[in-house]
Order: sequence, then structure tokens, then C-alpha cells
Amino acid sequence: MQSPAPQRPDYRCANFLTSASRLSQCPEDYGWEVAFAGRSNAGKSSAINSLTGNPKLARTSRTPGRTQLINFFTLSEVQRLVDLPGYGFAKVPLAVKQEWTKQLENYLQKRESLRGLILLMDVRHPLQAFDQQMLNWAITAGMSVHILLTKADKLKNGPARSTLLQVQRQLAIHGDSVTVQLFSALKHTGHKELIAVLNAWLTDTSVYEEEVADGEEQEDQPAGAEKAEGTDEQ
Ligand SMILES: Nc1nc2c(ncn2[C@@H]2O[C@H](COP(=O)(O)OP(=O)(O)OP(=O)(O)O)[C@@H](O)[C@H]2O)c(=O)[nH]1
Ligand SMILES: [Mg+2]
Repeated sequence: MQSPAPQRPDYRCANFLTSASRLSQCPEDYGWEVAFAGRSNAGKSSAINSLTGNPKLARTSRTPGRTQLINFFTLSEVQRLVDLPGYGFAKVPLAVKQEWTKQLENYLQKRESLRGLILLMDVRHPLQAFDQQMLNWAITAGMSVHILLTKADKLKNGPARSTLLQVQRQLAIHGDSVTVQLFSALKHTGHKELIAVLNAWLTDTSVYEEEVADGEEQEDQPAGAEKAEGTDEQ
């Protein structure tokens, strides 16, 4: 469904919409959605609560693996934030873990309204194997990723900034499609940068313009023209 260009959301107006344990239970797939992903305990739910100024919106816990469902929050009729189940939590039984991974992949690969991924990593342990896997998946799918190095309050300013630079350097190869910042849900720092990214993604109409342009191209160009163009670029 094509939607009209949305306004910048007011994050303080976020409301819980619904939970889903599989793609088929997710709310209707239209408009603009941004998902928060990351290892268990990275601070996904806390970041959503800090951003929205509502400490009770998403459930947080000291016990890793707390968020076992895909939780949807509305910002407006056409814009949503999504709190994803954390990955990499060792104490969950293997069968449950495999099922989560399957549902997570399903959501990430098939959700049309997903505009970008906020990938959270504890600033003290960035870019672990699962994070790399998630990043690779997103890059392959052409999805923009914004990384929050969370719990920045746990480090002094100097070490936190040096981790930021190190992660930025490691990911520089991906250009603008992967960005990184420091964040603390405890101190409520990093909001401005995060909101700038979310606003851009949640009001981005280019995907619909591309759809229209693709349709026009197919009418005008002979079969195979698009493929030939792709080959030229390599
Ligand atoms: N010091 C500090 N603690 C934080 C911060 N963000 C989250 N925490 C703590 O980290 C723990 C996990 O936070 P959650 O927000 O529940 O983490 P999650 O990524 O949603 O975890 P799962 O739902 O299990 O995947 C909680 O005890 C939080 O209070 C932060 O910025 N600073
Ligand atoms: Mg959570």
C-alpha cells in the first residue's frame, strides 16, 4: 500500500501496539517501521524507553532474554518502532533459540515497511560474532544500519570515544549505510543523534519513488536493458 509522506514523529507519543511471535502475527505491513536489534541485554528495551520518555513502555530486565516477542509501538498511524528479541542468549534452550532466529530472520527479510535497523551493542563489547552476522545480513539486504554503543555511562569519556572511533574505523568500508554513535539510556544521552537518524528513515519516501520509477522504466525499456546497465557498473 502506498502511503502519503509522513510527518516527523513525536517519540513521546509512542504507544504499545501489539506483540508477535511470528511474522504472520505482525501488524499490517504498511508505512514506516524501524527495528531495534542486538544481543540479549544490550539495552534495546531501555533505549526505546529512554527515547520515548516512558520507562514503562518496553519491558526491561537484568535477566537476559527478557524480550521474547517482537513488540510493536506506534508513533503515528503509519510509523512504528519495533523491539526485537535479543540474540545470543546462551541459557535459552536450543530449540527455542532456533525458533527465535527463524522468526527474526523472517521479520528482517520480509518486512516491507522496515526502513532501517538500529543495532545495539554494549560499548564494552562491540562487534561480537552475532553482531557481525546481523550487520552482514543487513548490508547484503541493502538495509541502512545505525549502531548504538550502549551503556556509554559505564566507561569514562576518553575510552568511550576511543571505542566509537575504533568501531567507526572498522565499518568505514560500508560508507554512509552504517553509522555509529554512543548512547546511554541511564543518562539519557545520545538522543539528538538517534532522533536525527530515526526522523530521516521514518519520513523517507524514496522507496515509493523508486517503485514508481521502476514501473516507468519497465514500460519504456526493452527487456534486458536493466541487466545490461547492472553489468556496466561492475
Ligand atoms: N548502566 C546502564 N545500564 C543499562 C543501560 N541500558 C540498559 N541498561 C541495563 O541493562 C539491562 C538490560 O537492559 P534491557 O533494555 O532489558 O536489554 P534488552 O536488550 O532489551 O534485553 P533483552 O530483551 O533480553 O534482549 C537492564 O538491567 C538495564 O537497566 C544504560 O544505558 N546504562
Ligand atoms: Mg528487551
